[in-house]
Amino acid sequence: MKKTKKEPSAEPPYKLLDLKVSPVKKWAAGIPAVMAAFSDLFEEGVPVRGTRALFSMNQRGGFDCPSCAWPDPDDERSPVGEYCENGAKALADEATTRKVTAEFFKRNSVYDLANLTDFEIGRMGRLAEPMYMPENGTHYQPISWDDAFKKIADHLNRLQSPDEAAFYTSGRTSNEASFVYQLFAREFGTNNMPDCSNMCHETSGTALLPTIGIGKGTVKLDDFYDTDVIVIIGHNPGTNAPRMMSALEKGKKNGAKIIAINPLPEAGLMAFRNPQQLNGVIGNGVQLADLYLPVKINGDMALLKALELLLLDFERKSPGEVFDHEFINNKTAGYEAFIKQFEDYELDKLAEESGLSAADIYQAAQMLAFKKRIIFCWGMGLTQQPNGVDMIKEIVNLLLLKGSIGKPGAGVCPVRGHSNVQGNRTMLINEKPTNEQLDRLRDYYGFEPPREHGYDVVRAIKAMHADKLKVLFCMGGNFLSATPDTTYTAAALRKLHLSVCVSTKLNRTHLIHGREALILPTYSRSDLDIVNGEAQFISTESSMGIVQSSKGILKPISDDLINETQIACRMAMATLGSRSVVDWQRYANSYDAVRDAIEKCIPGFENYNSRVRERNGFYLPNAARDGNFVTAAYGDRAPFSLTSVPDNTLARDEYLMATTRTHDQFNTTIYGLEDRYRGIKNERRVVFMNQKDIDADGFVNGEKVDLFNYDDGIERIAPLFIIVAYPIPERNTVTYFPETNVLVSINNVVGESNMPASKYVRIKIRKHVPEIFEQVEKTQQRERRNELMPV
Ligand SMILES: Nc1nc2c(c(=O)[nH]1)N[C@H]1C(S)=C(S)[C@@H](COP(=O)(O)OP(=O)(O)OC[C@H]3O[C@@H](n4cnc5c(=O)[nH]c(N)nc54)[C@H](O)[C@@H]3O)O[C@H]1N2
Ligand SMILES: Nc1nc2c(c(=O)[nH]1)N[C@H]1C(S)=C(S)[C@@H](COP(=O)(O)OP(=O)(O)OC[C@H]3O[C@@H](n4cnc5c(=O)[nH]c(N)nc54)[C@H](O)[C@@H]3O)O[C@H]1N2
Ligand SMILES: [Mo]
Repeated sequence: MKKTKKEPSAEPPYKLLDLKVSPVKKWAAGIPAVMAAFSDLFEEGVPVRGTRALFSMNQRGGFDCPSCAWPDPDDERSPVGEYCENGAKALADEATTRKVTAEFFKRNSVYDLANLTDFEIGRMGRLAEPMYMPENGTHYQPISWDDAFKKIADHLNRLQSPDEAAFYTSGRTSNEASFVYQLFAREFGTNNMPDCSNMCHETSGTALLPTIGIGKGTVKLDDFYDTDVIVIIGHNPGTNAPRMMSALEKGKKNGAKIIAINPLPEAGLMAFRNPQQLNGVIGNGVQLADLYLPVKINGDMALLKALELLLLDFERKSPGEVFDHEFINNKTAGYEAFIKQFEDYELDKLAEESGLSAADIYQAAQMLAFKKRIIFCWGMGLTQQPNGVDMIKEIVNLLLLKGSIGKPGAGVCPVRGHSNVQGNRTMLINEKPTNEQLDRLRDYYGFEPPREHGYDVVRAIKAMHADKLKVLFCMGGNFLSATPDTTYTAAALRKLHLSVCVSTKLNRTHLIHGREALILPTYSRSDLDIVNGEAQFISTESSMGIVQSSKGILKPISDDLINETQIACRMAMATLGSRSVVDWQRYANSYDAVRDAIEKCIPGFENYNSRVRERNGFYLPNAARDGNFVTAAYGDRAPFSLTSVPDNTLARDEYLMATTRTHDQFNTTIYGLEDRYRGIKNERRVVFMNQKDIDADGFVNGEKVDLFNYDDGIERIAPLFIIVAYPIPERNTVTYFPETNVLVSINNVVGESNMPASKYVRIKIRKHVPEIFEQVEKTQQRERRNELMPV
């Protein structure tokens, strides 16, 4: 009998740990956050190295925190440290001195490594040398950098078309590395540049560009300090942008009111004890939300329409006091048609669909009615919904009624995720570049870039499955675990001829690879980056469009690491050779040279090299921020958009599931096993349910269950979860990502932006049975045999 090779598991092991549940916290940060920050540095064995770095993080002349994209204050910086607990964890994760060496890979096959949890995989340490997986291999083996680039070049040059390769980016890559990376992809001949934005804020850009003329936020930090109302919808700042809470605190102190809209009463929305101030350390801290609205999953559109309906009512009673007619007349288009739709809406019905009481919505409308300085912040709770683009357009509608975009203290604030995800896009990491952008590259370099749009993340996975993609190159990230439909995606990745990951830490994408695979280790943000004997700095763009320099200070753990810019340049030289018209060697040698090129090819970067050296960096131009809405279809006007309220009827045994982050993870990197604010310890395989549903469906709190999804007529199974009774709307559930990505169909996407709708998954919940594992195994085998191709 032919012995088949055992395939490594694409998912973390289905084993339970030791769940401890405590009450949901009512405030975020404070002393526990400070303790947690330092304890991670100690656990990684780097108290001195780590603490030194911590004090350089987000300081002038220091390095940009690798965690989220929240900007640094323009004015004073805290001498105690301009970082947060989760920034410290991100730092500890990369500052570790543990190493993953050739010896490590010799001892551990990919099959062995796949049996570890993601938490365990992450703790193995920093990748220390380039590694290669030969065809039919089980163990990675060392390879020289030259041979690695040759291997990549051979594969790329063998392709029938450049479009058989795709170049993925995760959002930590610097502006400089991003620019040369996309330049290579385009000179090579493809726009296949899927990136993490395709799973993150693509929805925001898709909604904002046609409505306000720019796919980015319009507010600055100062706007938070002097405003009337801040609405936080579908975002969890306490965990995912903790430094945002200092801005909220300052805004509150100056009189702002906060409305929080979220199915979960997240601690970071409720109250904040600022660990950098005495009253935060010993006092009660600051109450944040003045009004908390526990909306149902995807009930936000009904809520927004209900708010607009009430505002219209107030306006009719006090003409001119609620809406800004001068703004509407001079700056917008489509007001009449927009207003007309409200004849068809009724408050009670909308309230019911949102899951909120009409009285609560009325209170929110009153808070907004006579104010003009309003900021709307949002995150994945909206962008990962099937109608996310429409919901963000609806936020724009509401703000346009009030003239609340493009003036101080008002505007839109999509809270970006990765620390340089916004910069990546500005640097043309984009599968849908505009002709104007490509013309600039052509005019400067003299080659003709491809014009056809490339694959985004979801399309790239489908293309791999259909054998249309043969090479996947990943500049950072963890493609397998971040993407949806894990079994399907794993089968797709295994079909590749070559998969390449430029990484700092080991992750599951290294284990589920193409026929051949490469792991290329690189520097992280805090590492000292020495080129030609001189310490270099890179630059990044924050969520608010500020471009700043970042200079690492830690001695790299290995001499065998190469920075991402050099990796892109050397790949280009090896692949294109004399075909290229670009002086790659020059870019490999000098970030200044790359910045000079960026200045020539991307508007807004005039005098890049001198301005990036200024104290606070510089703001990129943002016409919408200045009140100018230059939209493609409406000239200098921002159009009102017509949207509809979705029908979220569920079958009797169906639930809606949103996948979220815990407090102890950065995307697919699991720092620890505590979701402190939500009171969950030592377990990730949990499903939050309303106690009424638990009772009604004959479950008990703490019971083991299996989760199922049936989109496209295919059974997807996430086995072995524990029910946790939680304050969450009925028929709604929350689980942690990436454990439940296996339930998200590749076809469950957001309209227009084509992002996975990971916060809107229809699931069924059944009591756990031991036989489920065999069933899972069978599904995985069928998937590998291509019998379960969703169309
Ligand atoms: N420490 C840490 N920081 C991070 C990250 C991390 O993993 N760890 N990730 C980074 C990245 S890449 C990103 S994109 C951001 C993500 O930051 P967030 O946008 O905060 O992402 P999530 O934690 O996925 O979920 C956000 C919130 O959406 C709510 N939600 C779910 N469904 C709905 C809904 O239908 N309506 C409403 N109104 N709310 C809903 C959830 O309850 C949750 O509170 O954070 C960045 N910062
Ligand atoms: N179900 C579900 N799925 C989701 C989400 C969700 O809310 N629910 N969120 C989505 C979102 S918002 C995002 S942004 C994506 C994230 O998707 P990705 O960006 O692909 O994933 P990360 O987990 O951030 O990537 C972690 C890996 O990046 C590497 N890395 C870290 N720092 C560096 C660096 O400086 N350079 C290089 N080259 N590599 C580095 C490390 O090896 C680490 O293992 O996931 C998405 N997936
Ligand atoms: Mo993200």
